[in-house]
Amino acid sequence: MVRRSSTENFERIEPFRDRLQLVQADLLDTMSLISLLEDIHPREVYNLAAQSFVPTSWKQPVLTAQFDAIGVTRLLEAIRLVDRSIRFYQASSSEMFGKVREVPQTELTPFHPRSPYGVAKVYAHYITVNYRESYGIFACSGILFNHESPRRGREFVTRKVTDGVARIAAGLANELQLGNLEAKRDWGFAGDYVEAMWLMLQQPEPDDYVVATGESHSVGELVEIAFRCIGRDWRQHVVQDPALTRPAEVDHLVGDAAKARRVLGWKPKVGFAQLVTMMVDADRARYGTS
Ligand code: G4F
Repeated sequence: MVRRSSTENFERIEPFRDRLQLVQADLLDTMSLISLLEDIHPREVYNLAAQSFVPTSWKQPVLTAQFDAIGVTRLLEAIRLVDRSIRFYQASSSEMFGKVREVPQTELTPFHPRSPYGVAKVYAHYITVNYRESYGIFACSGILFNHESPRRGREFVTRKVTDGVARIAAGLANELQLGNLEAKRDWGFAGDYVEAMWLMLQQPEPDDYVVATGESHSVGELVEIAFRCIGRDWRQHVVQDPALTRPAEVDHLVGDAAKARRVLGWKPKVGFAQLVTMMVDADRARYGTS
C-alpha cells in the first residue's frame, strides 16, 4: 500500500517492483483502508507505515501522531469492520523504552518515550494489544530495535555515515557532520528482522516480541568501523554539530530477544561490523569506488 503522490518515490523498492502490486490508500483516510481490504482480501497486514524520523516528530508532532498513533486505530478499525480473521503486524519500536528503566529491555520493561514519535508508538502498541484483547483479532506487535540495510534512508545515522564515508572515498566530500556520538543503539540487519515479523504471524497465538541483537554500540563505534573500511581516520573528517542533537535523547538501547528466540526460533544472522561493512560497500559501489 502506498500513498498517492504527484512525484513517485519508489527508488528503494525498485529492485523488486516486478514482484509487487502497489495499491493506493492512506492511513489518514479510514474509507480508503476499508475499500482496500475489501478489494484485496489479505490474510496478513503488516503496518510499517509511519513518520519514522525521530527529529521530525518534534517539528510535526500532530502529524506524527496522526500517522503513527491514530493511523493504527484506523487500520485496526478497518480490519474489525471488513474481516476480523486478517492477521495484523504492528511495527512497534525500541524508542518506546526511551529513558530506559532496565538494561537490556524485554517485552515487560516499562515504557518511557522521549520524543513525540516514541509517544505515538506507545499509543499504537497499546491499541494493537487492545484490539487483540477486545475483539480477538490476531494482532502482534514487534518491538523492533534499530534495523538497517543499504536501503536505509540517508537521514538515519547508519546510512548518513556510510554514505558520507563513500562520498569522502570518492573525493566528493571531506567532512561529515554528526550530532551525539555517545548514544548507544542495538543495530541489526533489516533482512533478519523482517523474517521475525513474518514468523510472528505464523504462530498459533498472537503475541508481542522484542526483536534485537542483544549487542549495543555507540555512534562513535559505528563511525570508527565505517571509516576503517576506507582506511581513513574518522577524526580527520567528522565534525560535531550541536544543531543535530535532540531536545531529549535516548541514550542506551539494547534488547533481550530471548522470547523471540524461544518461541519463534529466530536469531539474527548478520553482526554489527558485517552490517556496517555491507552498507559502506553498497554506498561505495553507488559512487563507483568499490
Ligand atoms: O539513526 P537514528 O536517527 O535512529 P533512531 O532515532 O534511533 O530511530 C530509528 O530506530 C527506531 C528503532 O529503535 C525506529 F523506531 C525509528 O523509526 C528509527 O528507524 O539515530 C540513532 C542515534 C540517535 O541517538 C541520534 O541522536 O544516532 C544519533 N545521531 C548522532 N548524529 C544521529 C546523528 N542521528 C541522525 N539521524 N543523524 C545524525 O547526524
